[in-house]
Amino acid sequence: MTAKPSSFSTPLAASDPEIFRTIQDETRRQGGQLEMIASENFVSRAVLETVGTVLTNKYAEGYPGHRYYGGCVHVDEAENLARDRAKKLFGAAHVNVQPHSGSQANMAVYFACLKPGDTILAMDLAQGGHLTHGSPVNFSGRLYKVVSYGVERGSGRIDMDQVRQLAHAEKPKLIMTGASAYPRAIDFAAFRVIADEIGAVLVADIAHPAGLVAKGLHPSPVPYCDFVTTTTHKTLRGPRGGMIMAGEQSAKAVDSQIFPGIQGGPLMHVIAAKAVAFREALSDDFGAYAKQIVLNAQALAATLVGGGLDLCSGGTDNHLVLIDLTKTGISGKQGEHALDRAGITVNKNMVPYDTRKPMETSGVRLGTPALTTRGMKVAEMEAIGRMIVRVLENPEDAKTLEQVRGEVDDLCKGFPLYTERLVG
Ligand code: DSN
Repeated sequence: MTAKPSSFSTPLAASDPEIFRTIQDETRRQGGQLEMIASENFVSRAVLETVGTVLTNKYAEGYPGHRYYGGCVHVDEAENLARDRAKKLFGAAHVNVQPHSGSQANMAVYFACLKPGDTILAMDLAQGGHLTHGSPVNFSGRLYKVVSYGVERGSGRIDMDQVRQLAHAEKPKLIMTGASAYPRAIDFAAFRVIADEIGAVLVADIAHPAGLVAKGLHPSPVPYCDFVTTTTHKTLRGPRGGMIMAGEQSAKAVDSQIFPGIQGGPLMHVIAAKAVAFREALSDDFGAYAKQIVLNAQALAATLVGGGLDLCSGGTDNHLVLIDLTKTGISGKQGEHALDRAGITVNKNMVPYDTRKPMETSGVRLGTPALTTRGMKVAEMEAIGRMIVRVLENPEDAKTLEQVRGEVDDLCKGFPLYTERLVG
């Protein structure tokens, strides 16, 4: 395959034109469409720069001051900065910034608290939970006995009566809170009361709302939970990775489960980039950003409802909305495909009590973190909401999709993304 000549040269362009071109194409794709996958975001140039540094060369098994390799003085500084900033951001006593992902953060917490065969109580993936909260196809569902809670049919809110009833009936050793497709705030204090009634460990996975939690726009689980896990790349807008927060008394258990328990060498370039992102998140600017994410999601939700669409739970408290397409007759897969053709990137998603399979689904999940990073506000959300309604009303109509694609192009031009060189 021959790469097109590029307008500038870089070491990568010279040595691997195919990958260079792929990165250029992906940069254009990200800027040329409306990114509405609720778990995605656009990191700062400073975070990108840090990920692409010589820190990737360093092995540093262990923790700052206690490494299994020499030459760790500078990566120790980076990891200490990441840990201290994260503690300040969330008010956590202990933080482990080494998990490569949210899944590994959850795995380490389970391994610190449970033996295979123990019972966990967590939100059903099909009702908004996450794979690592006990799905039978995931390690969590294979290693542990899983009891799942969900949302009430009418309100679409977590059914706390069901949580209490299951907790007392099944006596799980660990209760997991948190979700990947739940548009409402989670009441961690109420979960704590139930966990205490049965003596269970309480864990919150805040991968989705972490950036909102950091700025007080979603309740914090830190005062109520024994462990808090998160990813760093969603609303928190850092590099791809995970993190665990815990009380001092659990520090050793968590740290030893990450290394040597389930991981070897930490990704020091990513940990340094987490530090950069946490510094950004500590700023007042990030507070304004987080507030705008929520305002934007609410404006989007109101426009979609005004356009006749059903939303799970009727609206949103956070960064995401979940459209229930059941009454439209189209599937989530068809909705995702039509929106994609129109330049709006979303993901099909199960809705609670869905009758379709996971590869079809009856829902579409949308989020505002990435578009808010681009600088879009309520007026743009209302315009985008109206575009989404038109597309979902006419998913097979090429003319409608083409018209919306043109409007998306115009909107994107007004909110440029990564216009500077990203490689070289
Ligand atoms: N894949 C993430 C999401 O989209 O929510 C969760 O791991």
